[in-house]
Amino acid sequence: MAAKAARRPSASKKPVLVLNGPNLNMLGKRQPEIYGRETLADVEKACRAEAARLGLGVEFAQSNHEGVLVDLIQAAREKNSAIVINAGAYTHTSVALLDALNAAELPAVEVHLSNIYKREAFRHHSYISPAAVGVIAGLGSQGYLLALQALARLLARSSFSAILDETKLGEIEMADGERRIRVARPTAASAAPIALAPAAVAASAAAPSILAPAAAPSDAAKHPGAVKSPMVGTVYLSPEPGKPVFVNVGDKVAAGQTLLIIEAMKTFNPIKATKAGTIAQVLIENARPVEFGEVLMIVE
Ligand code: CA2
Repeated sequence: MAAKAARRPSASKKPVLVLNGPNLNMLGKRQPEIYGRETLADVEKACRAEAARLGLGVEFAQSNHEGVLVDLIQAAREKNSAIVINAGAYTHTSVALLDALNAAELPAVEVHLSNIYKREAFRHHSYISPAAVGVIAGLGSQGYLLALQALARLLARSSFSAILDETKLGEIEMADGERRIRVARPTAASAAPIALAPAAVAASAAAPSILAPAAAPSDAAKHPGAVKSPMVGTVYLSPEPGKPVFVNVGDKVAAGQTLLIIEAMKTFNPIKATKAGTIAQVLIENARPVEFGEVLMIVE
C-alpha cells in the first residue's frame, strides 16, 4: 500500500527549543569584534522567521545559570521536538549539560557564533558535542538558522518513518514548490528492496506542506487487480531499450513476476505482480512519468 498524502507529522508540532547559555544576553552590546552587532533579540527574530518558513514552532530561552539550563533541557524532553543549543562557556565545562542532553533523547544541534577552533585552546573541546547530531561554529547567527533547517529535515524524515510504520504505507512524499522529501520502504509490490530515495530538498525552500490526498480514484483505481505506482518516477516497460516488454495484455503472470520498472532518483525499482492472473490492461506508456498511486496495469 502506498500513498502520496499524509497528515502533518505530529512530532514537529512540538516546538524546537533554541537555548542560549551564559552571557549570550550580552550579544550586540559588548565585544562586537568577536560576536557581531546583532542582539539576542535579533537572533530570536531571525529564528522565528526561519522556523515559520520551515513550518516549525520555536521557543527561545536564555539563562546564565547552569542548573536553569539543565531544567530547561529536562523539560524539553516532553515539551519540545528538538534543541538548538549555544551553551556559551558551559560548552567547555559542563558534564551536567551533556547528561541532560543525553537524557532528553532529542535531536540537538550545537551552535557557536564564533569559530571556537580559531580561538583559545580551552574552547576547542566541547563536553556537549557527543550529545549533538551536529555542530555549527563560526557562521555567526546564521548558524542558528542552519541548525533549524537541519532539524526541520530530520524531524520530517523521522515523522514520516513513524507514519510508514503506523500505516503500513509504502511511501510518503511531501512537496511544496521545488522542495520535496520522499520516504519509501520496500512494498509488497516490489520484492527487490526499493532503495530509500534520498530526500531532495531545494535550497530555496518555502514552508513545507503535506500534499493533499490524491484525486478521487478513477474506475481503474477501484479495480481489485489495479497495480498502482508506489512512487513518483519514470516507467520502463522493458528491461532495456530495444528489448521486449516485460508483459503484454493477455499474458498470464505469476505472483512476484516483474511487470515493469519505475526509475526514481536513479534507482530502478521492479514493480511485481502481487498475485497471479492475466494482464487485462496496460495503462501507461514506456518512458512516461508516473505519479504516486497512478494505476499502471490491471491484473485479473
Ligand atoms: O561562539 C560562541 O557562540 C560561544 O558559545 C560564545 C561563548 C564562548 O564562551 C564560547 O566559547 C563560544 C561566550 C558567549 C558570550 O557572549 C558575549 C557576547 C557579547 C559580549 C560578551 C559576551
